[in-house]
Amino acid sequence: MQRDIARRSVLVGVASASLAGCVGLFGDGREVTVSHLGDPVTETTVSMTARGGDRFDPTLVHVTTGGTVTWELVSGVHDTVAYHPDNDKPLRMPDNASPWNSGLLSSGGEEFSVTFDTEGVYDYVCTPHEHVGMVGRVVVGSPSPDDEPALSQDTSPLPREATRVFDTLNQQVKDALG
Ligand SMILES: [Cu+2]
Repeated sequence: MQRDIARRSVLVGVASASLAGCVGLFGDGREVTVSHLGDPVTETTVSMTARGGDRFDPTLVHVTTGGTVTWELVSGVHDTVAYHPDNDKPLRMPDNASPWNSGLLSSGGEEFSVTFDTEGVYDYVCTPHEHVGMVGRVVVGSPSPDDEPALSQDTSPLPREATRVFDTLNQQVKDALG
């Protein structure tokens, strides 16, 4: 009996930490990773990498309103582009905020930063690798999940692998913000 209780408390600990780390898998086995969700930070870095499959790592980060995200090229050739009509993409970010487009980064260590002054959920993509699910999300502040295009827009027009990532992230974000 004592052992059962101890074991249960360990499981609870694991559950409450589940908003960090791997939350799902891409179609080819690459991880969908979440960092800081529910515990936003003022600045954080997302790696753009080709090792083990083209991807952003972490897939999702959570920053405070006014916080900064820096994308750093680790390997491969990538960009970070907000889902917004200005970038020829569907709107998956607050419509009153400015979209970003890094252009292609090709030198290791190259960086691109965005400071987020508007609360909300921002989805973005690496345009050459959208078809393999190289997409990501930035949560800014504590937005109401009901008002966010990223959470309410139909994902089905996107490539299948991108849809799988966002559907996984939607569940995590709704749980964290709900
Ligand atoms: Cu890429």
